[in-house]
Amino acid sequence: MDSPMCLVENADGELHVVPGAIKYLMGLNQQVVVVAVVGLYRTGKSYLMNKLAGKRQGFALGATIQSKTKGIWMWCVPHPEKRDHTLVLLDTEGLGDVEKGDSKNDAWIFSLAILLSSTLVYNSRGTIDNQAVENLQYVSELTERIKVNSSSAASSSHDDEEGGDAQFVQFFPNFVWTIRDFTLLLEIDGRNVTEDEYLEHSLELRKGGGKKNLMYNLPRECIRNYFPSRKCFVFPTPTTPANMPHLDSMDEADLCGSFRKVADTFCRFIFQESRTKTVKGGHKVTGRMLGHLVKTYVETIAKGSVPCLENAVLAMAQIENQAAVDEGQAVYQSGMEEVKALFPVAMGQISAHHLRSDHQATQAFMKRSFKDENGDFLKALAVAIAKHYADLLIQNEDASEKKCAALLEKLSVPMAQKIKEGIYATPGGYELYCSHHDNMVAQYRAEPDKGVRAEEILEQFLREKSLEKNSILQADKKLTENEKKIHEEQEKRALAEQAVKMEAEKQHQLEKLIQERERSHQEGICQLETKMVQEAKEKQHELERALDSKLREQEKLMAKGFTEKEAAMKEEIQSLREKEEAKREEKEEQSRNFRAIAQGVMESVSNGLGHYFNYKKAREQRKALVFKEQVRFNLKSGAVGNIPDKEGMTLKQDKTATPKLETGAVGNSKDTTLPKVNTGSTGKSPGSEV
Ligand SMILES: Nc1nc2c(ncn2[C@@H]2O[C@H](COP(=O)(O)OP(=O)(O)OP(=O)(O)O)[C@@H](O)[C@H]2O)c(=O)[nH]1
Ligand SMILES: [Mg+2]
Repeated sequence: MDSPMCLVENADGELHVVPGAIKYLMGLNQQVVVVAVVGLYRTGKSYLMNKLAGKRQGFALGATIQSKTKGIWMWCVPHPEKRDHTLVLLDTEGLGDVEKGDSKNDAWIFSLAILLSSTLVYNSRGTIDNQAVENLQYVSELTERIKVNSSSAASSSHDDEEGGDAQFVQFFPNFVWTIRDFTLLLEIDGRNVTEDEYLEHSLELRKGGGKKNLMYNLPRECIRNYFPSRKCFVFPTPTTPANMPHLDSMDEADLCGSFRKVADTFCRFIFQESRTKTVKGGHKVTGRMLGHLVKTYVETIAKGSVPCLENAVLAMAQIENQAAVDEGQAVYQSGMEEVKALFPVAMGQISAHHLRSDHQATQAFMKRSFKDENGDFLKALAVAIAKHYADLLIQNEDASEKKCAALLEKLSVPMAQKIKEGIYATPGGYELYCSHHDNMVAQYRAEPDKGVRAEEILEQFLREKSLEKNSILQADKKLTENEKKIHEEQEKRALAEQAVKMEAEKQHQLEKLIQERERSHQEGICQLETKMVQEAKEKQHELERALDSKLREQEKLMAKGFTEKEAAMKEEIQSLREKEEAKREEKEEQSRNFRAIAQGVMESVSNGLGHYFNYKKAREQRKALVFKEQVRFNLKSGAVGNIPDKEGMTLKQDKTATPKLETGAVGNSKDTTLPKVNTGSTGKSPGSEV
């Protein structure tokens, strides 16, 4: 992104997202570190953000006393340290502009900056006096502007289990206070202090009750309680007052050395310490997800409602998970294109492609999805993949049938000609017929890449031909009745052998499907487990960060003798610890849960493949019907035994020697019961379902 763009427009006191900026974010797949700057107007915020972008110009500065930045502006730049991250800089409209005089609007900008960032920079000028802290009044109103859970009331001030500001610390950004034009010495009671100690000193609480003390303590307590970490930078003036209006055109080298030094330290700190933006649950946010968040939050505010962290995450999870299903499906489909172009292929080949593509698709899904707690989206993907696979299996079978039938048709042309010419209608014709027939079958077998139905189509062909063969046998005057009987028996045996081959072929395919399902089930469990462990870790991390921050606060309160406050803090810590414990127990529960999800996915796969089995079943039924009809027809027309004699009577030849099987899809079949399979070599009893 060459220059910043407006992300949220603020016109007539109303906030709107800028579609172009959202579109930009939606196209950003990298995870993001989001740094937002807030603070009073005309305090050098935009200038500081330009420093973070490493540019002299970018966010527009104004040299006059009138406020410059309106709404929220965004600049996405490559992260200088985390190569696979994008640094999103959010420059916000200055707060407290007297000309605007709309503090509610200011408060929403402030809340949005908190909701969207992983590091919040609060920028002010001069010193951290009481005025400066009071200018941060918006922080005390955050319970009215941000809900954590959908069940908690917006204005709830009590920190109940389910909501309230005690939870803010888990989800809020880190807090950095930048003080500009700091001219004092960093000294407290004659002792040199660091910038952070100065900040801590300024945020110290006053003892005792009374409204005055309560008011004094409120914003300080909010800062201390809501943000997981605090940091302070004090900047001297960057140049002389005369040069100040031209700051953005000044060379870095012409700036005051001490300013440059602080600015460098500040930038380094931001680059190194700012975390990847996460949402409730600790899930890392990509540019695209940030786009969803901005939209959800701004639209909620525009509707007059209070943005809710939980709802925003749920809404985003729905959109992202559906997109993850689509992405997984696309990965699968493109993974299968290569093998599709080769149809017909052997079962092993299509199966290997399926397993690989299935794995890749699930991986792509897992990478993008989150909070798919019941596995509904994973199941949707499994069903979509199974259906696509079922279609491909059917296409592959049809291609095999087509190729085999065409081959047999071609190979049987010379024999058909000979029948026409009456070559086999002579004594000894049967022997000649058999020899040609065997030769033709051998040629068929020698042909490679016939696909998954080679034996089945041959079996069908041979069964058809047996009528013709028998006619020739019966008409052969060279053979005795006894010899004919022996040949009939031989033919029966040969047909039975072919039927066994056909069954073996079918069995092999079903076994492959069982193996596939077992393998992808195991892999699915593995991927699901990894994902759940990762999500649990993210949640744990979120809690730990909150706990750490509370423990640090407790220590400080204890040191200063705030026994009452410390007791309240203890309760919060206890509640966080309990949550941590609950999370641990949840993990065990989850492990049970994910097995149930995996089982559900497996069932979905079976259902998805159902239409393939329905198709097969219907095809078998049609085939049986066609064959029955044909036998009836042949018997009726007397084809059997109606053989031409030597004098040239034509043999009544069956024109449908290789019957065409209809292969149209079985659209209406509701029966999704999968066939029982004798797993044979696997040692399982007949009846294992696919
Ligand atoms: N004194 C002083 N002036 C500064 C500093 N940094 C920037 N400026 C100047 O202050 C003016 C306002 O700077 P901006 O960065 O536009 O301030 P802003 O806080 O973004 O202002 P709004 O967008 O109006 O809220 C410009 O003329 C800057 O050159 C600083 O550290 N000290
Ligand atoms: Mg500005």
